[in-house]
Amino acid sequence: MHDDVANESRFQERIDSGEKIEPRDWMPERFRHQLIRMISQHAHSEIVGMLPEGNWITRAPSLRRKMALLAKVQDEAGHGLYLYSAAETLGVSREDLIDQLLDGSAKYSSIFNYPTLTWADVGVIGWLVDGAAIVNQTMLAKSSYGPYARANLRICKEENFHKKQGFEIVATLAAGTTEQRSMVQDAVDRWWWPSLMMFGPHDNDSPNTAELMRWGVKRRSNDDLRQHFVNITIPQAKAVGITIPDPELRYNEESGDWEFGAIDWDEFYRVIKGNGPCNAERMKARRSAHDDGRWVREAAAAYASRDTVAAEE
Ligand code: BYC
Repeated sequence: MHDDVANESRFQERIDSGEKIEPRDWMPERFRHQLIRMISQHAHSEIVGMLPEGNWITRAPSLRRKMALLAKVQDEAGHGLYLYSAAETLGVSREDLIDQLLDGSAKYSSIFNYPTLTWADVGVIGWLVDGAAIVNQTMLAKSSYGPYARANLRICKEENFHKKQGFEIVATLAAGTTEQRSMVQDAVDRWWWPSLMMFGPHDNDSPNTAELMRWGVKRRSNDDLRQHFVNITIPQAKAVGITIPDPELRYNEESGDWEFGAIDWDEFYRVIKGNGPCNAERMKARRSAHDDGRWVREAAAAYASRDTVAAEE
């Protein structure tokens, strides 16, 4: 008991002095548990996040667009792999984490439960969804847990390319025909509010934020990051003539913030409880991809055990 108290205060001192916690270091069980929850949710989001955009690979309007989208969706798979590996350093198996996704007990980001109705959605996802993810993950790249911080550093570099390819699609459509302009505006109208929800509930309604900030896992709160995202995104929308679907949006000269209207939290909780527009479809697609990939996992495991047997002989 005495040891635990001493360990815990040493642990907090290390965090407060900006040291990274590494896999073999002592850590409170609750810290381990919170990181597994958060990193695995993040990994699942990357993998499920491949689905809405993956739907458009065969329908991309040119070879150049197809190559960029293909590379982006493939990058998301890579992000999932870095993150599952980071979670495994905490003593949990990848198989167990995947089972939790497939049986519905683990969450993934609310944003991927919305449909991609037109090509403009691909641009808007890159611009807004990857844009929001970069804001969040730039902060997580400074997280106190070493493997998670390093995974996010690498992810952010790739997400910057994703955001640029999305914004370029948006800018091209926004400068196009009347039909193209209304298609991209319609996509922004549908994705704007769900993008703000990506940052999670308001700080006062967020059960995990205070603890995660005390441990340096999160360095900034949900509301703080959401405001930063709005502040950097409004000038980008203005630059290409896109209207943000919020009549209450106002610039506050004193604070330098773009103040925005109320978020529909009923919708947010409905989506994270599994009742969003595409939750069932996404889980069905993930389960069938998992079943289809069974032979690959079995072949890889058989190949690996053959090497072990050969090494022992
Ligand atoms: N969606 O106490 P709170 C990408 C849950 S993928 C679903 O504030 P916390 C990309 C939360 O889990 C980027 N659930 O939680 C990929 C908690 O429930 P549990 C994904 C949400 O952890 C492909 C409860 O609500 N990024 O970029 O302090 C293509 C209370 O919330 C959401 C990450 O996953 C949500 N939006 O903060 C394109 C980043 N928000 O678990 C792009 C890593 C909240 O207690 N995660 N919940 O049952 C985080 O930064 C934080 O976990 C969150 C939530 C900000 C999401």
